[in-house]
Amino acid sequence: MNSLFASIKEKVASNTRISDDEALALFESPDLLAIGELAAEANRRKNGDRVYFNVNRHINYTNLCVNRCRFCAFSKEAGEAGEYTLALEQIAAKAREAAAVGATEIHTVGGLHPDLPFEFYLEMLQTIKKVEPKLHIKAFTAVEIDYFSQISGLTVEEVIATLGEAGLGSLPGGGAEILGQEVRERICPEKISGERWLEVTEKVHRAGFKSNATMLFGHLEAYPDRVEHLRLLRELQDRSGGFQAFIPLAFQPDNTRVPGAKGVGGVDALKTLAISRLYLDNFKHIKAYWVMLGVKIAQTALCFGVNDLDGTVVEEKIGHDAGADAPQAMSRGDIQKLIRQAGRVPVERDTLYNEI
Ligand code: V47
Ligand code: SF4
Repeated sequence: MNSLFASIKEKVASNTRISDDEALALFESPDLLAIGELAAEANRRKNGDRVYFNVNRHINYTNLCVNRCRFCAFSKEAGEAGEYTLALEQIAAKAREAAAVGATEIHTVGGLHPDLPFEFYLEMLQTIKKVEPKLHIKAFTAVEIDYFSQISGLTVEEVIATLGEAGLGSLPGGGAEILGQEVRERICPEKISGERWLEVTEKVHRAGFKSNATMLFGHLEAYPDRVEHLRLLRELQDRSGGFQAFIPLAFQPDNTRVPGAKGVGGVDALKTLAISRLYLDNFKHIKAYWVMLGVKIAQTALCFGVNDLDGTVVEEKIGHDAGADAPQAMSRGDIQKLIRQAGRVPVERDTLYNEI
């Protein structure tokens, strides 16, 4: 065993942090199986054989967006063919469908709408809660929180508190993309900076809400950009402790405007998930999002440090508009089977990781 792997093996055994240089060396190593073995051991120590999943439903409430990130095939401009915004009654109908099949979470996804007032988003939360008060609503990223503050004239703290009163349960991890500013300006020049994403997320955590963190990988970024991204998240988690799960999102290139990007192969996807497990020692959950990874890679990831799968999903647009070939939905039974086939124990959870 070479000295890099021997040193990291010792660190995993003694719960010691790996360094940025070690993370970079792992990204540069071709030895996927050795990386996976270390990540699997790190995960076993934290989570044993158990793999969490949840029964959820996405509601994509609008695809209109003033940001128009270059990697996003979902967003549209006002007046463009295919633009839509759901009415509150349509949102209520989708929430009713979810409640009827025993979903515990509604995950809303949407663009930064040019005209809707802040009150619309409060009414959307209230509408879902009225359908079924027990549904946990995971909605709005730091990007939306910053936007709501701009359109409402409220401070970020006031926005978070007002959303909480209207029924917000926690926040998804989107909008992080690559936090380093140089890449960020090339892939999403209109989006809030990485620094602002971290600042708003820290306020969210200080207000008592949990959130996730994502990393969009496989476009223009290089390995050092991924390591910097992981470092910024690990540092914030040290300060706030508010992140639940880290979710690497494999870039889907179709219909996007990122020059030269080819998308993500299985080797890179597994390596990235495994290194995330090894580097992010202060994150309990590393989540495989099968929509972007594909079902078989998501399953294989369970042997590469992953302990969490999202979810039944039901209605997915961001990945599929960009060419994802995974199914739109998986049933509870599909997910349980997938986990058991990997030799692991499926555990249904709610959004806050209470077992069901
Ligand atoms: O921020 C956009 C990504 C994110 C593409 O927290 C793309 O549980 C791949 O954050 N290829 C939104 N990805 C989705 C998201 C998410 C998904 C599932 C679970 C959770 C969670 C969060 O989707 C965006 C962006 O990074 N995205 N376009 C694309 N072409
Ligand atoms: Fe808008 Fe989000 Fe798409 Fe960027 S990723 S264009 S912010 S919907």
